[in-house]
Amino acid sequence: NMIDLPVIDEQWIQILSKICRQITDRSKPRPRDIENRQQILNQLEKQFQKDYPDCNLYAFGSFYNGFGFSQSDLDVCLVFKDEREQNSDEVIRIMQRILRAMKSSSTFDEVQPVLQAKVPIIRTRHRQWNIAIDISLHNMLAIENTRLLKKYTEIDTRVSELGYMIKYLAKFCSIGDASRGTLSSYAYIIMLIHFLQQIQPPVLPVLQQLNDPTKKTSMYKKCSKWNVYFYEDLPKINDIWKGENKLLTGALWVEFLRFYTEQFNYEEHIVTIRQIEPLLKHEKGWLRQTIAIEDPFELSHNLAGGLSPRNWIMIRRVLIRSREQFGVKPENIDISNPDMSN
Ligand code: 3AT
Ligand code: MG
Repeated sequence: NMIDLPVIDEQWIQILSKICRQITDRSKPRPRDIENRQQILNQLEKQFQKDYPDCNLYAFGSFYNGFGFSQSDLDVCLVFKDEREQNSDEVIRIMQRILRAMKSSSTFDEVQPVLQAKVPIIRTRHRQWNIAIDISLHNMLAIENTRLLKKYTEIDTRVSELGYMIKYLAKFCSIGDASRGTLSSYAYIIMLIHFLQQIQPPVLPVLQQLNDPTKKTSMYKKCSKWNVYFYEDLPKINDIWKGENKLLTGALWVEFLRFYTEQFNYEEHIVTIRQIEPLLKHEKGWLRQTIAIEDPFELSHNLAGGLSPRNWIMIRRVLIRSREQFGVKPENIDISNPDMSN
């Protein structure tokens, strides 16, 4: 079912690669953004420790996973040394206490609980720097999936550049907001990693299936009933894993769009990054007509579970359109001076 493509102009691929680089450089948080977020983190931790001396605060999400935008929100998670917060009555009590404390603080604005989300959160905004903040409790799997994504970005610089491209496209075309029935940033990044594992030759290994053959360490690490093991010894990854795919970022971007418009079998397959073998929809009973995306650790969780068929059609349209637009050199572009402003 593959469509015959016009041969892609080499010069166009080079321009496209430059565009990927520029989008990344323009989107990336500046040192100032990082400092501000670090300061907020310290402020919050100090505040919470007044009520709960034995708590720690962790940041996760795109501030740490290698795909952050300068305007991205700050995702933080409160962790207690003991296990008491597992109990849902206790969670509500803790949340209410935090809410009260935050509301009386002049540093934070628009404090509100969001309880219908998958994980209950407190949403707020730093008044001075206008940074949105999501506070969750004991969200250990999110801390682990953030580390996993970060590790993939450390293997190859093309990974984060492509991540910025897809997040940029999703924001630009309003198809990147799970709370409005499309897909989350996180889901798009999982789609990207799946593609980079499946392309021939692959750009990325499957870290959850990788192990050091000389050490044979356990490939099991438990986190609230799920296995969160992945291979993370980066210097060794570079020994064990020889990435043989040398395509320019621009070419990979076109291949990514091609993969999700012409090659991926939506009817039968699930997007997964924990195994190289195909994962079948009927195995898991995920039989909806839309794309299915498996969380790498919480295997019962379909990241596209909240995607309506209507929005899925919209996302497909964006991908098809992008595939057409990026796949061939535009007629009226000045090759000597690519200008991204339009
Ligand atoms: P933005 O730059 O903020 O758009 P992000 O990666 O921070 O990108 P979110 O703020 O939506 O994305 O989510 C924060 C983190 O929460 C990302 C991931 O570690 C975790 N997360 C988000 N959605 C899910 C999900 N559906 N299942 C499991 N973990 C999730
Ligand atoms: Mg975020």
